[in-house]
Amino acid sequence: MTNYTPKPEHKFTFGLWTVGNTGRDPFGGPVRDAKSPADLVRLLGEVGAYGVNFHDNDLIPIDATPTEKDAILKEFKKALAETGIVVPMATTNLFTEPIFKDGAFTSNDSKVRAYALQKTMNAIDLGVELGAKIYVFWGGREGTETDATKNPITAIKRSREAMNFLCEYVKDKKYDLKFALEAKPNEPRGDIYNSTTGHMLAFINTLDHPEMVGVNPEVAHEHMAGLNFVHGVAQAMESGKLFHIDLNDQAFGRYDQDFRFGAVNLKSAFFLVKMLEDNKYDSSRHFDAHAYRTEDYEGVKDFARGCMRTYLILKEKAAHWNADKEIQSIVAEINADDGSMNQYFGKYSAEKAKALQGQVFDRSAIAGRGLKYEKLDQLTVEILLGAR
Ligand code: GLT
Ligand code: MN
Ligand code: MN
Repeated sequence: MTNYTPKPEHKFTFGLWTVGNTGRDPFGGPVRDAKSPADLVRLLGEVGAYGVNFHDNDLIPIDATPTEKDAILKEFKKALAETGIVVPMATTNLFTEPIFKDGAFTSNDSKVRAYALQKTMNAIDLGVELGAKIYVFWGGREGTETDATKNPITAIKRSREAMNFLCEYVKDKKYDLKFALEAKPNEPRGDIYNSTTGHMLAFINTLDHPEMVGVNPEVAHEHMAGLNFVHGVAQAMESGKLFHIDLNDQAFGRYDQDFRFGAVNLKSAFFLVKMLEDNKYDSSRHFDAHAYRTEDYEGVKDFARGCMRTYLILKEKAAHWNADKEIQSIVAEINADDGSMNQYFGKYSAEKAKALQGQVFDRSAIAGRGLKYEKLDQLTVEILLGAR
């Protein structure tokens, strides 16, 4: 049995807003006292995390004076140095303040759009000062309750204009920073623009500097949209755009739950970890989740340790799956190829097309072959249940 101790090479990170979540929800106030950013870093050090991420205002309150800002930064940097925790990612809060009630970059009000750009540039400066190499954009308020209010085509153009402007800002400042766009279908808005990772991937290709921009898919957000998260992440990985990932869990058809990684859909979490590990994903494994509202700070530590431990257990299970002879023989069998069709694949030519049109297929013989997927899936379940 492996030792499931988190190590820096696993790149396990948490946002200040995750372990710092005080349990407030739309129906009730906080159940835990707020901790300072420095104390949250110490908590992360205690549980063995690698990094901490933050929104500008998780670290520096929006109305802080320059003196207050300096004092907070000093304390925070001290805690980072004490614990060895690093800052791989930062982001902007473009959703809490009333000014963002109808969006930030997509607002109809040019003053709101300009303020959002200003706030983001300042937050980028702060993130870079603390070492961030990835900058996340989650546009929680970029949407509508009714499409009478905003032109959805204009909204796309405004989002593009903002991204292009901010890419140029990063280049101008010569920062070593990439952007990762995070989709969500709804909540807090009735509908949010660019609602899935797939939408984001298409949008990125329309930017002036697509090479600077990738995605930050979140398990819960794709599940809220009823989608297969593994497939969405596969698309991002295959196109070289998986810059960051938000790991958590979520029951389908529910509000945004942000549960501990693996708390609900273990099989899908397993195939996700397996894909990330098999393909040597090398960026942060960020747990964007929070502890149940029932917990005190000991429970928050249990939650954080649980996220990392489940990841490492699933990683071990993935290695087990890859080494299982029976599983591998089924995998080999279902992928077996006698090469007889090779002549038809690859680059198109008129001759190939003509030859393929003349090929005779025995449809019932081909369809008659059982694929053993029941067996393969059951073996997978048995590995997950520890029965193999
Ligand atoms: C917010 C949201 C998350 C985003 C964070 C980044 S903030 O908690 O629910 O999914 O990743 O802005
Ligand atoms: Mn979420
Ligand atoms: Mn997230």
